[in-house]
Amino acid sequence: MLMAYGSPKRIEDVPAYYADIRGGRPVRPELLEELTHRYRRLGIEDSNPLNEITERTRAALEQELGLPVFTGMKHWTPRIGDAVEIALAGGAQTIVGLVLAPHYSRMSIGGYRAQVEEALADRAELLFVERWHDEPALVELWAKQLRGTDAHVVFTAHSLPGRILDDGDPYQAQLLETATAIAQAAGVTDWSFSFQSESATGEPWLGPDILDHLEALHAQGQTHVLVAPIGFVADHLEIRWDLDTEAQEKAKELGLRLERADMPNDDPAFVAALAEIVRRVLAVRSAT
Ligand code: FEC
Repeated sequence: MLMAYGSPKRIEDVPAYYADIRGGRPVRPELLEELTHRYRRLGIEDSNPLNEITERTRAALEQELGLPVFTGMKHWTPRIGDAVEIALAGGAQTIVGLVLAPHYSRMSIGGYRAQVEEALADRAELLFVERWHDEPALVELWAKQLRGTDAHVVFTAHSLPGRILDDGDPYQAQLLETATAIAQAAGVTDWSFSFQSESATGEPWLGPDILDHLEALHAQGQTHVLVAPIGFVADHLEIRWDLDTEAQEKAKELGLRLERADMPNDDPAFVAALAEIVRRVLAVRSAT
């Protein structure tokens, strides 16, 4: 079971998609309008390229593993629960759950896990991958894009409400582990970490936010920045809008040269890394 955040298929799906993300809490009309505007500006009307990327990744993983792979989305269709039913109807007795996000937080991977467990209701064995932020092939995939750069490297990930730290959530620590491992592998010493894509929920989120961080880097005299969004794996809204549109506009305003590393998407080396994780989980199970 390959799980992803999910993205609306068409522009008219945006209100229902946003309502799903809010989980029944009220949606402010001006925020819905702004979100619809973003998808529209990215050219999403009748089809959505993100869903096509996820499907290509799924198909490539299926071929690489020689096992059936189903896609389950956290906030859109095909739903995680529907994917569980399809897998069970096909006779699955063991399901490996892998999320297309490498770092564990109760609010990210923990949410996917809760959805699979609820849908599965103990009808098959679940081997759930809780985190894969230190997977050597993932580290190398990013490192090879940073090697030899003369830019200041900024690693980014999705922000989350700051209160997660009060509960000992490992999200931030895992992100810093990944960033440190990539910087070491790439021989990069001039780097920093920043969050992005904070929501307007009225509480403090983890920072610094990328837009403030670009201002601070500019004030320190940096002129060239290379962003590596290591908390994500595909070209979705948080990359194409928050970085390629908003952060790029901010950099232009400041006179900073801003580049972004490529996302793994369905790169064969990335698919091979996902397959390796699945094979390892199955091998450990067979050995026990
Ligand atoms: O391209 C797309 O259509 C989907 C892009 C997308 C990804 C993504 C990843 C993460 N999110 C995480 C946490 C939160 C929390 C809230 C929240 C809100 C949104 C909204 C949109 C959205 N997220 Fe997202 N997220 C993506 C899209 N996210 C759209 C709603 C508009 C907004 O607030 O900006 C706040 C929910 C609330 O209001 O209560 C929390 C985390 C990830 C990275 C892990 C993962 O990919 O699962 C964590 C991609």
